[in-house]
Amino acid sequence: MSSPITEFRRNSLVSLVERVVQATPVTDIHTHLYDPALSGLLLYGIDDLLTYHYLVAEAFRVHRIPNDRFWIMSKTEQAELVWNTLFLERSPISEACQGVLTTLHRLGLDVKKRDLPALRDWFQQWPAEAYVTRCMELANVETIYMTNSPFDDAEAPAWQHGLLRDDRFVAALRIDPLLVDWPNAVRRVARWGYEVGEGLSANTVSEVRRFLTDWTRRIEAAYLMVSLPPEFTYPGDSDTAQVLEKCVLPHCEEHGLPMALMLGVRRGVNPALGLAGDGSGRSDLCALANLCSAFPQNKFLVTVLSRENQHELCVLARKFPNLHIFGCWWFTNVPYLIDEITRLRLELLGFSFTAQHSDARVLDQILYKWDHSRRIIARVLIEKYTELVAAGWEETAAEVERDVRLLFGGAFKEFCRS
Ligand code: RAT
Ligand code: ZN
Repeated sequence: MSSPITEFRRNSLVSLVERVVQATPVTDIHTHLYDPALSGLLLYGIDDLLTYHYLVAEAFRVHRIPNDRFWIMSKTEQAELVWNTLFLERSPISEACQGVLTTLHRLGLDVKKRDLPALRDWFQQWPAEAYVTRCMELANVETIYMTNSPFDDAEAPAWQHGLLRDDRFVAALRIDPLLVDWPNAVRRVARWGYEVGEGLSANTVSEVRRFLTDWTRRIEAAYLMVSLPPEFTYPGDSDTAQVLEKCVLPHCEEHGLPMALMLGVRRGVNPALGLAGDGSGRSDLCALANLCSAFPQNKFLVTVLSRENQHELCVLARKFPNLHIFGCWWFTNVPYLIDEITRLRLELLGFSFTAQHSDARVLDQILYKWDHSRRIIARVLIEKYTELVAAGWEETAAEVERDVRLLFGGAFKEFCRS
């Protein structure tokens, strides 16, 4: 029988866990941020914060501006529209709105003045490199994993010219077009000098692998990654299943790299909203089980977009050590679901998962994304450690530190090394 925990013991547990969760540096394993060496790509500042697509989607719900008129506005005008609609005409209650406030507050700005021009002025003073350091220190993030796509014309040429890299930023090779838009991707890959055709002949397979190898080496990718729709199945005759099986997974195995699968995104549900127009759906995780069992030498980093898939994903991770779960992705990155999902994962998997990634698209967002997640993760951990104490198990500070490190990137690194 468990005994009740004394108030003194509980208070010291609360302060220990809160302190450790704040003090433990994070490895942010999936973002859309860029090494400042990729100049011009790293977004930061108030206008980028306000035009984040999570907020644009919310603004369109209440502001009846035609979509095409919004998209031809300047970024400053778009930011003003979002600010007026979501911050001034109603209280900024949603997670994405609160995120802007937390970010500004953590930067020491006075949000209650509601003075957008003054906020804008403050951001002008920051050169990119110094601001990266400021934000990473404030958010206590030590490493940022990027999303790097050879199919992105804005970034690919820079990689080809060679870069003086910032070692706080790690590359991840994003290959969505190859897996979800094969006929178009193959034409582009052919234009870049690889002998590929639409049919997966032995020569095409080897040329796609040469393409992947070139990019893996060029950017020193830590893993490969793709987002897939709920309809994805494996095994199968689809281009996605075939290219994955014949080209991508053998490449990952040869280079000892994990494959990140982000499952359950429905692209372009409302294309007029641009990036804000994507939706989600429940995936058939039999496909994932089949992959984990058919490719035991491959490592899969997985996150799912649908709340309904979360439990099944945890059960699968108990079956397959080559499956590592990470983060509360996109529409699940809201306090209510982070709480539920973190609890579920701790209860089914202990510390063998990565609790969160930021998915930040704008540098300053790491402040709120990690601040909000840390708060919830601490709350859940306090509850769990309280149960251990009630069962007669006393945690030392070093043990709590070890556990939190695992959740904040340690388990991910062990998985990648395994
Ligand atoms: O979270 C997001 O910003 C989405 O738009 C996606 O980028 C998603 O995270 C992805 O990586 O596909
Ligand atoms: Zn993302």
